[in-house]
Formats: sequence, structure tokens, C-alpha cells
Amino acid sequence: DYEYALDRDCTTLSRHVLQQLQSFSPDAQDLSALMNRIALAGKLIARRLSRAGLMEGVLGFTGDVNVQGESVKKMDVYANDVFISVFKQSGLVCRLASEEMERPYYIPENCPIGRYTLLYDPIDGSSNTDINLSLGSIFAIRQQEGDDSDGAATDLLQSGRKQIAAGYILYGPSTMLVYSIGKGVHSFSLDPSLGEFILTEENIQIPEKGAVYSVNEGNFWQWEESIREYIRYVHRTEGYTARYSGAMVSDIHRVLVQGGVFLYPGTTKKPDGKIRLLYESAPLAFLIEQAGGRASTGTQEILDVVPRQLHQRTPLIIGSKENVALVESFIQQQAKEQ
Ligand code: P6P
Repeated sequence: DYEYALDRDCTTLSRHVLQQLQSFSPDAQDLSALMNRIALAGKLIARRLSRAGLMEGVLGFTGDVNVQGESVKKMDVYANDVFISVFKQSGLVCRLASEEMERPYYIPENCPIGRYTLLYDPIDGSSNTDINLSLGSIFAIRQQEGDDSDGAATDLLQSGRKQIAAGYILYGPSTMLVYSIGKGVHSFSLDPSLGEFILTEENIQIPEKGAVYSVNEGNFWQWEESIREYIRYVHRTEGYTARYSGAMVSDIHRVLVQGGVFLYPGTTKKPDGKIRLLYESAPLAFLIEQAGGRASTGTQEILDVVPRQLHQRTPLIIGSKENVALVESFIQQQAKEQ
């Protein structure tokens, strides 16, 4: 009805955060404003992606190689800089740690206790940019603890339980922002005519079990035998279907909505897998746990892993409780047999 429609159109992200916190304290206002800046970053990135084929500087590579040894896409650099610039003069975030930067970026000269750190993957799945397929940004917010005047950011080497908020932006047919501040998972859709993210769904619950398994089967012969056994099982068992897009945010959004599991196991070339803990698997694990799902390395909850260094990778098995447990049962079975 009219009331409902108007109220819903007015449930912007920043208002929703305050509703979630049921508070107008300075901290609540800060978090609300911070989420609003993340929404602005999402709008700027979505706008550029929508013009990929129409302007220079969006498609293709910069010619550089990043700290991960991966060739850098123009969109990686643009998106990374967008997050930095939306937080300048915000007084909210004093430090940004990103897949694209060897060391964190400090907005003031150092990061005072009580301010926030943004950990983010500015564009996840950037290989999809040049083929006009979906991709995402992933973010996590932590509170600055202790003194980081030496710029070593060692306080970030703590488990994902320290996250205050996390989420992703999915640049798909519509642009969606999905977030949690520890009080459930909520999704917003960008209304380009308003330039606002409007509430789409509250308290999203991931199904206990799902049909989808999402993994790059091209790595089959690089996996542990236990993962190969799991894949053979889902191949011969009724009721499973494979979906893999090359952009984890899309694949995990599908798993969140429909149920199932996304996995990026370790390989012979990359025993710890490819996915980064601090700004990819930990934020996604925070979100999926809030939605009633699970995220594991195969032997440990993702949120319990304490990183040794900023860009640490972990194997990732994430999704519906039953689907994650099934993968783990094959890993445990192999461990017993060894
Ligand atoms: P592969 C993108 O680079 C990414 O981090 C994820 O978004 C995606 O799921 C994965 O890597 C794709 O990697 O090795 O399957 O091509």
C-alpha cells in the first residue's frame, strides 16, 4: 500500500544501519555514515562499469603487476582509488587495507585508537570486466586497536571475529549491496533514478542445504584426493548442479539466496588456495554465518583463522551448513585414512 511503498523507498542504507543499532549514539552515527560512504563507492564503480564499452580507461590492463603478481586491470586501480577518495575528509576511516596495496593506506599520518579500518577487495573477479559479466567489491570494517604509529598494521593480524561489519556490492543486472553489522544480513538495490540503495530484503537466511556447488573444476587434478572424491560424489548423486561464474561475489550471492556451497580449495600450485583471508574470505564468512551458514578452510572455521600476514590466503568452503559439512566429511575421511 501507499504507506508501505513510501516507507520502503525511504529505507536507505544509512537509515537502516541506525534502525539496526537502535541507537543514535556517535558510534552508531559513525557506522551509518561509514556504510553510506561504502554505498557511494559502489555507485561510482557501478557507473563506470556501465560505461565500460563507451569510454577509455575501463577495459583492459594497466600493464603493471600487483603485489600478488597478478596483472592489474584498469578497473582494479580505479575501484581501489574510489574507496580511498570516498573516505578522505570523512574522519571515519583512518586506514584502508586492500588486495591492490602492499601496505595499508593511511588517511591521516597514523591511525588513532577508536577509528575504523576498511579492509576491501575493490573489484573481485575483474577478469569479468572485459566480457560484461557480473563482478563485486568486498569490504570489512574493523575498529583500530592499540597504536599503529609504526605503520606495520599488526593489529589487523587478528581473527575475523574482530570484524564489526562486512558485506559486498554485486555489480550485476542491478547493483546490490548486501551487508551485516552483526544483526542479520540485509540486501539493498541501487535505484539509479534516486541514486540510492533501497532496502530489498531483511534478515536473509541461507537455506540449510542447496543443490548448487560452485568450484572451478578445471583445477580437478590439482586438488587433494578428498576434494576429488567430493566432486565424484556430487557428479553421481541426484540433485546437484554446477554453477561457476569466475567472480566469487556472484557465485556466493547465488549460494546465499538459493543455498549450496562455493569452494576454492588449495591446489598443488597454491596449497592455500587463491582467496585472501582478511578482505575476501573473512568478510564473506562473517556475512554467511550471520545468514545461518558456515565458512571453513576445510579444517577450521574461517572466522577463527589468525592471519600471519596481511595478504594471507586460505582454502575456502562457504555456504549452507549441510553442504559445507559434506565437503568437510570427505576431508576428515581422507585424514583418517592417512
Ligand atoms: P579461478 C577472482 O580473481 C577470484 O578471486 C574470485 O572472484 C573467483 O571466484 C576466482 O578468483 C576465480 O579464480 O582460478 O577459478 O579462475
